[in-house]
Amino acid sequence: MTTNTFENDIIEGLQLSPKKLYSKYFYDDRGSAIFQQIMRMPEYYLPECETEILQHRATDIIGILPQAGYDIVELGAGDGSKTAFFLEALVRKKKNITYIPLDISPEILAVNKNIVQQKLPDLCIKPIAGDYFETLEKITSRKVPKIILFLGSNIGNFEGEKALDFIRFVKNFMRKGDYFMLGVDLKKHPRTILAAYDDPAGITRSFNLNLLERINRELSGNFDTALFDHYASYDPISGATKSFLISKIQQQVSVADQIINFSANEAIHMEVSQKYSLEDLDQIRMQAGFKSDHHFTDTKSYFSISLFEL
Ligand code: AVJ
Repeated sequence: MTTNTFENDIIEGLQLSPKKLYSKYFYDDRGSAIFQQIMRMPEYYLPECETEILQHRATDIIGILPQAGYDIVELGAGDGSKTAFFLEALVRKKKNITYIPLDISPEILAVNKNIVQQKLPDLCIKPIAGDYFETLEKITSRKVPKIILFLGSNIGNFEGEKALDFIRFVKNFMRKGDYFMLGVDLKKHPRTILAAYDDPAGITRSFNLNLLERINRELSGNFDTALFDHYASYDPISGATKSFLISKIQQQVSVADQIINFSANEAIHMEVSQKYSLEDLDQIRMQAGFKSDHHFTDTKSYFSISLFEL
């Protein structure tokens, strides 16, 4: 089923004008490994800033939470290593918590449980594997107030109105007094942002080209990655950071028995990594129908952990 959806999305996207591939398909095993390298790049400031906030502002964040206990539900939890800083502070402040990491991958959830359990042996952890819809459905029966975490600037991958749609979708699974806690990359000097998405070592380039290689591997494609350039752009007004692959020459590629034509310099739109100002976030919070928000930023004001209270 997954393969089918993958094939359909890829073929459909390559037949669009302009051509488009979905960044959610970046993360096969190789793509996930390249993303780990991205997170260690000096230019990719996001993880360091977010960790700084989760480590050093956790007490301030917890200070705004009125209840004695919460379910901490994490969307796309991954390995949980950054979240552990926040969980540790919650435990230290004697909040009565259950950590519920949600992820599509049961393997990563096993890693997550190990890492978090190691650091916090007494914490109750209830991982749930599945897509957002099925996993969020499962937590609605729990009566404890909750904080839903969506970290790592993953919200940035939603294009335009889709970010607001997603926040409204998550809100459907929340009750009054619950919090949505987002890790968001902020608007800043355009060159700082561009450097994070166009590193001189070419790691981001490989990250994008890996999707073409994945198509070759899984859909018997014949992309020649040497014939594509990586190009990143940032619009300081809208905050949209976009990644493209540019066909260097006029060429034909075949994917799953379909012929795809490229003209010279034709672009494939690969990814959006939206950047927000705190004002943009207030606007979204209001449009989504949340009562109030709190923003916690790092010392450089590059990144925000924003809490929306329902
Ligand atoms: C995982 C979506 C937060 O957009 O910054 C990193 C992915 N793309 N470098 C981001 C990514 C290129 C990343 N997110």
